[in-house]
This record gives sequence, C-alpha cells and structure tokens, in this order.
Amino acid sequence: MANQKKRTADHAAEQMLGRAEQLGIETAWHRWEAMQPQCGFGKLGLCCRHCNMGPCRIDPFGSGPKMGVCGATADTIAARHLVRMIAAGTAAHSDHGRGIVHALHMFGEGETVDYAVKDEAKLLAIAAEYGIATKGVPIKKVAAEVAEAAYEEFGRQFGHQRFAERAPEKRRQLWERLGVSPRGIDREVANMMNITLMGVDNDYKSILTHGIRGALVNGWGGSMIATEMSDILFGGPKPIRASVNLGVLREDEVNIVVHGHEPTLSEMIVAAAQDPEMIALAQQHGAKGITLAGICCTANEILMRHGVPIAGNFLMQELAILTGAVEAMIVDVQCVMPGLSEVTRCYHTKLVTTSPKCRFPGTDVAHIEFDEKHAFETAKQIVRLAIENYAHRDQSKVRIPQNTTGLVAGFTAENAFRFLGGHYRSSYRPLNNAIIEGRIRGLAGVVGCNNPNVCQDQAHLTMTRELIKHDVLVVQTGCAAIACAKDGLLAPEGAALAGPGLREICETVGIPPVLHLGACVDNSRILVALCNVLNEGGLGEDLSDIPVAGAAPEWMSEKAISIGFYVVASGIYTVFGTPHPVMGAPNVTDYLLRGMEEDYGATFAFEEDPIKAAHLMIDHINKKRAALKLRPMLHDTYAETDATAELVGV
Ligand code: BF8
Ligand code: SF4
Repeated sequence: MANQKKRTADHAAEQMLGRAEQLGIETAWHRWEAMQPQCGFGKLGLCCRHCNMGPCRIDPFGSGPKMGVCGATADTIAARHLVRMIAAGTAAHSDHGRGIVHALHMFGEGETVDYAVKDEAKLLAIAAEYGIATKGVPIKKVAAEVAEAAYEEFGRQFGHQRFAERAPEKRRQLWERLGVSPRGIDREVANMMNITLMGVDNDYKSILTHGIRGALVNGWGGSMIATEMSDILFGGPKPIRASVNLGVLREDEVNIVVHGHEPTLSEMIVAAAQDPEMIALAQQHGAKGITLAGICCTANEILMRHGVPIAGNFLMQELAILTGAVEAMIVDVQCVMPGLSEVTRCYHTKLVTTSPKCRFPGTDVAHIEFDEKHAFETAKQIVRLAIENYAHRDQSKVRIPQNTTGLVAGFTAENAFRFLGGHYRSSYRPLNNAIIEGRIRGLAGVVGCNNPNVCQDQAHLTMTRELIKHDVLVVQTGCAAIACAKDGLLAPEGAALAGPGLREICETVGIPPVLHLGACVDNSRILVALCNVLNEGGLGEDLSDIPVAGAAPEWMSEKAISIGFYVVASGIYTVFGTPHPVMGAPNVTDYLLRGMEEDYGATFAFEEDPIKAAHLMIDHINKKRAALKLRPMLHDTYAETDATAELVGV
C-alpha cells in the first residue's frame, strides 16, 4: 500500500485514501501518479496549440526548434499561455460575480422572492460609492439600481472599474502610467483572448501587460463585485464558530455535501436543509435529521455566514463520497472534478449538477437546473432527492473518519482588524500600532488550492505555522483556509503556536492567529483591508509600502494565476509553490521574478519548500519594516536569512 503520509498531511484523508485502495477506487492522487512523468514542454510553458500550423514546441536544451512554425519564441508562447490562464481565472471569478448581481437585480425588480437584501447598510454604502441616490428611495429600487451599476462594470466601454478607485492614489497613478487601469470586465477578458491569438501580440512584455490589466479587473472588479454583492444579499459575515473535516458527516443522518462556488445555490440549500418540512421528511425516511456540509469555496461562503460545517478542501471531494455516507453531492461550478462521477458510481451517492455551465455526461448524474426565480423550490427538490436516497445507503460500506476540528470563520475587511482593538475601538489603529510597535511583524495572505503535486495541506500548514511563529498575522481564503482550519490554526487556541507578540494580541482579544476571510473571490477583502491599513496611516502611502506578503503554496487553478497577478500588480510580493508554466521562457521568468519590481514595486517568487518560502515572505516583510523605519520587533524571534535572497529578486 502506498505511503499515504507522502500524499496528505490530513489524517482523515489518509484513512480515506487507504480505503480507496482497499476498494480499488481511483482518486486524483492515483491519476496524478499514473500521469508521471508529466509533459516537460507543458511544464516549462513551451508548447502552443493556438493555431493549426501547430501544435508547436520549443526545445529548451538541445538543437531542436527554437521557434514555432509562425516564428513565435519561447517567451511569446509562454506569455500568451499564461495570459490565457489569467483570462480563464478572471472570467470564472467575474462570472460568479455576475451571477450574484443577477440575483440582486431580480430581487430589486421583484422577480424573485427567494433572495432579499440582508445587509442594508452595505447596500447603502455601495450605492453611495456608485453615486446612487438612496434618501427616501425604497430598498428594492436601490437594490435594482446598484445591480444595474454593477452590471455596467462588466460591459463598461469607457473609463475604468469603479472599485479600483478604492486603491491608493499612488497605485492608481502607477496603473495609469503603465496602462493597466482595469477597464470593463468583459472587455479585458475578450482583449486577453484577442491579443493571444496567432499573429497578434508577440512582445512578451506587452502580452504580460495586457494580462496584468486583465488580472486587475478580476481583483478590483469581478471578485470585488462578487464579494460586495454577496454581503448585500446574504449578509456580511461575522465571526462564527464551526467545525471542519470529514467527521462532520453523520452515520445516522442524511448527509448532503454542497461543492463549488456560488452562494446563490448554497444559501438556498442551507435554507432547504433547515426547513422543518424537510427535516420531518428525513425522519420519516429513518434518518435522525439532515447534515449539510461543504467542500471548496461554496463551503467557505456558508461557513462564514451560517456556521455550516466544512467536509474538506479541494482534494477531499472524492474522499467525501468514499465515506459511503453521502446521499447527494450538489455541485455548481469551478473546481468540480470530472472524476466525481466515477466515484459516485461505486456508491449510492447521487451527484447533482445544477448549472448549465457545468454538466457531466451520462445518465446517472441528476441535472436539476437552478435559477433565481425558483431557487428555494429547486433547493427543496434537491434536498428531497437526497432524503429519498437515504434508503439506498449501504451501512456496511460506511466509513466516516472521526476527525473534526473547531474553527472561527467570518472575518471581513470591515470587522477583522477591529477585533484587534477589542470591542470599543472601531478602527484599524490598533492593528497599525501593533505593526509599528513591533508586536506584529506584518501580514501575510496564504491562499489557494490543493494539488496532488505536493503533499496535501502540508505546504499550507508548514508555511502558516512558520509565519505566525515569527509574529506574522496570517489571513486566508479558499482551500488554504480549510487546510489550516483542519489543523486547528483557525481556532483561538492556535495562538499557542504564535510568536510572543502575536500571541499576546490574540489572547487578549480572543482571535485566532490565522483569520478566515472567506472564499477565493474574497481575496478582494484582503485588498480592501490593506487599503484600510494605509488609510489609517503610519504604514506608507502605497500597498507596496506595507509589510505584507502573499502566497499560494499549493496552487492548482488558473484562478490562482489571475489572483497572483492582481496581487503582485497591486504591489504585494507573492510566493507560489510550484512555478508558473514559464520556466522555459527566460525573459518572461525574469520579468515575473525581477522585472516587475521596477514597474509594480513587487514580484513573484517560486519556492516549493514551504519553510524557505515563509522565510522569503518574512525577509520581505522585514525589508518593508526597515524601509518604513519601524521599530525593531519587540521579541526578536527571527534570525535573518539571506540564503534565499537571490530568489526574492531584489
Ligand atoms: O476558488 S482555492 S481549489 S475551491 S481555486 Fe478551487 Fe483553488 Fe480551492 Fe475555490 Ni480557489
Ligand atoms: Fe505554432 Fe505559432 Fe500556431 Fe502556436 S500560433 S501553434 S507557435 S504556429
């Protein structure tokens, strides 16, 4: 039997992988191993299929071709491919945002009764930001007008994204100078596809510049719209306790797992699963009740708003079914593995697709299409299907690992750092002071996916533990947050692992040393929080001045590439685990690791060793502290490392 500890740092996943092998069921790990060695050209970014004169591949070492049939060089090919990845990531997050705007608009127009404005204060604040009059205007009308204004950001033909005006003045000027102020969302996506077509742009730097603007429109456009409109519709999250890991599933209840991204669906499933009629129906079918749990980002959405438990992160999706106790896995879009249908075939589990954007072939997958008008009824229909499936569960096949961990989720740019000052000081001042006085070294965003190319969760945990040990306050989203939650780092007790300065603050205020800021679209919350830090004063004038660093140590999705680019182009140094597929393109690689510093005041770094990566981040934070002439750290826990300075690219 394979050494599961090499595959995952999660004990529940380890047990389930053993179970998969016992039953001869394949998972992503097995398929990844069977895929080795993976294509070296692809890894280095040296293959192109953009036209039918190809496919072409560049020989990076020997005497083979150095250009594609059209004459494209390694740099052109890698840059074009990278920018198409950004386009896909931006499209995904932004289309998610569009979906939420659509629901808000339908509410405003009275076309649905299933959604309502749950955070009126936020609606009014965004209306003010959009310049929409609200005095004496009925809330529905305000909602419709805010939704229409948000829609306009997608089709905008003139000017740039409204929310980009939240960025500090210096950054906006820099973007203007470099020609990357993000314009209309759909325009930027179309532009990225156009300029990477065969025979259009072939200057790697120009291609990357188009890509950077296309990434910025995600962070300061599509994703930010998704976050803000979700808060308006579903309520701004507040700190909430919950539990995580496969042990949240119940042997004697109907277990429903919701997986994917868009809260328009998962919110309704939450409501349906709590409906007394549904609970009574479950009891009639011999179950004690209904347990709803989430996987991936949609899990984060309903965790932070309702305390719904999380079954696991990206690589747990197949493993959840292997418990044998899941009546239905409901999916919408993004990060939904096609391999799910194979695993569900081995069990009674019903796979339910709900979006026209994400369907599975075959007839054993139920497709129950979800729309905003009949949202609650459809959700009830799906929950009913799960309940009726309970009778088909084979209890002899049930193996639920007992692992669960407690966490606190639900921090936002509005509430997160206010907690640092206790309940009476509603400002970012305490956070800024803690950094200025050297209690907290700085901030880090550790985000992103799982990937079987690294031991699951290991990089997230090792990096995050190292950062908090040296008094870096960590914020998280996506599957990274779920990884660290499973490890207990998102519970207040996690403060025991923090350095003395950070620990003292966490213990005084009662917060964890690692703050859950939501789903991947909620990386926009990190941008807003950092703008608030700047506005509070004392930590520079631009985002690139703040002692902060980002990381995606186990990245997998094209969305991660898009996020990485908007974060770096916003001035935040960011470390990826495995490199972007560009390493065969010397000029592109050099620009990402070094050249971007001159333009954007930040670069990428690629570092697979999570401790070394954490040290790159800490070194960067220290460098920013020094540039701001901040006091030395109160507790000096960190011996400067310069062994990796070369990779920092400064
Ligand atoms: O948007 S972290 S595996 S679930 S891509 Fe996907 Fe990556 Fe998870 Fe959410 Ni984000
Ligand atoms: Fe080859 Fe150029 Fe066509 Fe790409 S665009 S497949 S490099 S000929």
